[in-house]
Amino acid sequence: MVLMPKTGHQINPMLPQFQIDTTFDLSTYLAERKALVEKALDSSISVVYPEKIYEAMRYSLLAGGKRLRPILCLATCELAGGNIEMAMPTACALEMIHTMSLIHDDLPAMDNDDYRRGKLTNHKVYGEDIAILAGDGLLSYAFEFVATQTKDVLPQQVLQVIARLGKAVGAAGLVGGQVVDLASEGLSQVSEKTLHFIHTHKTGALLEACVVCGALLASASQTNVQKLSRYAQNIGLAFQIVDDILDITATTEELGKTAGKDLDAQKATYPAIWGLEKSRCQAQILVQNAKAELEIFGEKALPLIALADFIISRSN
Ligand code: GRG
Repeated sequence: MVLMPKTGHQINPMLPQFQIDTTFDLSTYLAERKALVEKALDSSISVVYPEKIYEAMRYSLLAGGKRLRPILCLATCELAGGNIEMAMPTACALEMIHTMSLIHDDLPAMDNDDYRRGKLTNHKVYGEDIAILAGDGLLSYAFEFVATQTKDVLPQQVLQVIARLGKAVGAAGLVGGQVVDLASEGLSQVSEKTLHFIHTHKTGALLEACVVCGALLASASQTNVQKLSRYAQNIGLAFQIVDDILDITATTEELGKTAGKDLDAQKATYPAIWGLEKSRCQAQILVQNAKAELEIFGEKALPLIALADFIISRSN
C-alpha cells in the first residue's frame, strides 16, 4: 500500500508489521556496495575526443553521492535470485540518469544552485551549454550502457528494463514531476494531491525503477515485482519527505548543496503543509508499510529492510 497523504497518517492495519531481529551491518554493506559501484562508474566512461564533454559527464558522475539508487537495484536483483554482475550495468545507468537529473535541476532555468555533492555544480565549472549537453550525454549513454553491457540476462528482461527506465525518466516520471514542481513554485497554496504528484514523479519514479529493474533482471515473478514495487513506492515518498525535512534542519555542509532553498524559492513541501513533526511521523509510517511488503522474502530481504530504515535516519 502506498500511503496517500490525504487519507494517510496510519499504518495499514491489513499488513502485519514486519519485525525481524537482525544484526545486519548496514554501514559495512553500504561501504562495500558503494565501492563496487564507484569502480564500475569510473570505468564506464573514458575521456576521448571531444574531451570537454566526457570530462563534464565524469565530473558530475564521479562527484560522490550516496549511490542509493544503484545499491537498491543490486540489492533487489540479489533478493530475487540474481547477482551483482547481472545488475551492475543497469545500476550504473540508474546513477547516470540520476546524475543527469541533478545537473539539469541545478541549472539557472531550474533550481539555480551553485553547489551539489559538496562541489561546484556542473554549469558553474563547464558553463550552461556544456552542462545541458553533459546531462543529455549521460541520459542517452545510460540506455546504450544497459543494452550493450548487460550479460547473462534474457533479452526480453533487458528490453523490459529499458522500457521501465524510459517510463521513469519521461513525462510519466521525472520530467512530469519537475514540470509540476516548477509550476507550483511561488504559489501561496499547493494541494496535498499536487505535492504527492510532484514527489511520486520527480523522486519516487526513479527509486521505484531501481527496485523494479533489479527484480526484472532476475526474472522475478509478477507477484514479487508488484510487492517490490509497492515497497519502492513507499520508500520513494518517504525519501522525498526526509529530503524536504533535511532542507530545513541540516546545514549546507551536511547536505553538500545549499540548505533552506525550498523556503527561499517558496517551494511546496510536506513540512510546509504538515509541519516537521507530522512529516517525520508520516515518513516513519511509509517505511513501516514498505517493510511489511517484504515479509514474504524472509531473511533475503534484510538489505532492503535496512535500506528503508536508512532512508529516514540519514543526515544528507
Ligand atoms: C530526466 C530527462 C530528465 C530531465 C530531468 C531536472 C529534472 C528533469 C528532474 C528533477 C529530478 C530531481 C533532481 C529530483 C530530486 C531527487 C532527489 C531527492 C535528489 C537527491 O538524491 P540523493 O539524496 O542525492 O540520493 P545523492 O547526491 O546522494 O545521489
